[in-house]
Amino acid sequence: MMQWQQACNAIMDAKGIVLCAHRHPDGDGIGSQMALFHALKDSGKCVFAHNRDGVPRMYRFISGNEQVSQGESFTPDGTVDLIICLDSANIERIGMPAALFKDRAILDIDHHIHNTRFGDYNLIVPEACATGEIIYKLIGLLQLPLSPEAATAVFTAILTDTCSFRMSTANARVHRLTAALIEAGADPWKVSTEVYESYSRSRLDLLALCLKTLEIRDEGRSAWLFVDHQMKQQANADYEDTEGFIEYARSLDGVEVAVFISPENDSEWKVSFRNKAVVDVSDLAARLGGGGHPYASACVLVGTLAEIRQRVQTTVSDLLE
Ligand SMILES: [Mn+2]
Repeated sequence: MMQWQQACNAIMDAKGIVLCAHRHPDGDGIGSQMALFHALKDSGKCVFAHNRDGVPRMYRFISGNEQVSQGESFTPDGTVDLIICLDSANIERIGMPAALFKDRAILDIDHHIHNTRFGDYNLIVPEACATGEIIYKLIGLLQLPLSPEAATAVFTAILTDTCSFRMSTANARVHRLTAALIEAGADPWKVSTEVYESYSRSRLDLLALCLKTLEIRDEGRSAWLFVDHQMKQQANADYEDTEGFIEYARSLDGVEVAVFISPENDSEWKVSFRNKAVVDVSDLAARLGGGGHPYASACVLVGTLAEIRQRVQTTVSDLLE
């Protein structure tokens, strides 16, 4: 309970707060950020939101997202004395220069089990299904208002981080919490439509190309998909358009590890992992210099696609043995 009290005190004592989610923010990053943003703003706190990368198109329905500033450098208002980092296992994942954190306290709020506790205060709850779940409880403890906008943002965080309530993390406690969010004004149908049924034609064109790369290895226990620069160009697609592709690999019967490789930028590749059953893919990603959850993780590697596929294959086969 100590860490909850410290987090509450840090927030209550702060004169000005900046909320930061991790690089390439997902639904949990943006949802947690916007929920806390609304709750603090509605209670009269001086609060800003800033991310290294922009809000993905699929999360731009979340009210207030246009107030998130973006970029490599950020000089906040002089009153800001607390930076809250959300859903980020280490400070590097935030992607902001050290100058932002200088002479300001850091509150690290996260549910990654391998979080490095990089904050002056750390609120780390590995059993939470999403950072959004921690934010919901924090809003309650601080007795901050939970507007329909904030409830919608928490709902989005939980929906996306539980893979639409399909993961084992979506337990009875989470479903009860979700009911409370719906009562507070979150609209599940609207959120699902925005997140999962508002894709671009480019994304489907890219998916068609990606599915042709499917390979089943390790005697049916691993499934592999990739996207390369040329495929992205052909489909006129961008970074965001690969969201969710890995689920097609995981969906195969008998597959225990799904692997998806896509360009991170001109020289680096992002390798994503998902599990089914018992394999811990956070361990897999950690062996390759990355991290994440036991059920979803990733790393970034440099090299040719062929080299990376070989290197990752060795690691996957090792783990499955
Ligand atoms: Mn998360």
